[in-house]
Amino acid sequence: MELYEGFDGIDHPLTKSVVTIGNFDGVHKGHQVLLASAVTKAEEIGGISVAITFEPHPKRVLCKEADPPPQITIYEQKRELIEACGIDVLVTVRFTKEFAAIEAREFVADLLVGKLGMKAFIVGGDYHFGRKREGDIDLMRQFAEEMGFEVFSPQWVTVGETRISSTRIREVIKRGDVHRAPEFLGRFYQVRGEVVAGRARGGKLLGFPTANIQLSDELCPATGVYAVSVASAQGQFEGVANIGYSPTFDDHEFTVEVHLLDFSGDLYGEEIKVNMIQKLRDEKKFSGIEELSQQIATDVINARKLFEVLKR
Ligand code: RBF
Ligand code: MG
Repeated sequence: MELYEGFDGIDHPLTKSVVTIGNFDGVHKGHQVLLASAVTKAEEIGGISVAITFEPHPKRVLCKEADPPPQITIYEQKRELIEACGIDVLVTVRFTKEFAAIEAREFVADLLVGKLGMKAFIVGGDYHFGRKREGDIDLMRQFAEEMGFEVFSPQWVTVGETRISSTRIREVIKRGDVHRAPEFLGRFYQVRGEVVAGRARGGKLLGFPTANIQLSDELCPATGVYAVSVASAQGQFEGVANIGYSPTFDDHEFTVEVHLLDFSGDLYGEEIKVNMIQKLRDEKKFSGIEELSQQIATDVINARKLFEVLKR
């Protein structure tokens, strides 16, 4: 996949492109349909598939005070997932005031048709574009006729009655219902981060050493104990994670920690990817170390049972 930072980063005009555009946070099943449609259409016309995405989230750039929604996928993961869909070119646009001020017609004529050589546009039903969101699908269809490209709007993906959306996925994750994420994402929900020094309490005191993760700027699931699978440079491991404040102790520090099963090495300084499989229980305040470590032993047994079931 070729990568361009903004339209200014495109030094030579592209030709015969099939374009899809969106924030694509989560690269969920709805996004995947748009991306796959672009890839298929590009193959049909012997052209290239182009995804345009915004990074950081437009709300982060435009209204710095407001609480922007936490990201389901950090940029790095979003890029990987878009590439995995088979997209040829990714244009990452920083949504500045200047960008937001571009008129709908100018955006389509100069950038999409002019710079990308757009022959087809693939879009979700509620898409708006251009200054003050003045453009919608109808206007895009008008431009299409005038400027000579096609517009396709694939059926949006639903789970039961629910239309898949990044907002809906955030709710599910925030509640800790990570086992439901695959319905929306087509994969487990993942958080990433560097393994940092912890309180050196897990191994010595409890008998369950943990890797403490410094989360990147992304959505963290509800506090609790989870079955997880971890990808690291040292390989793939199963594990049990604790997200929360370790209320058995007095420091009340928020941590995300993972105890890896059948692993005795050390991951300090490495970036690890933690796939959240299922919440096992809420975090609890125990009477002491003995009771807590007994419970963690039970968590490990329960997680192992779950991994066995998943492998069948
Ligand atoms: N700490 C708690 O105070 N209450 C818990 O319920 C709890 N559950 C945990 C479950 C697992 C699987 C793991 C790995 C840790 C858990 N912890 C819990 C955190 C534990 O206190 C922490 O790992 C050590 O204090 C080391 O920082
Ligand atoms: Mg994430």
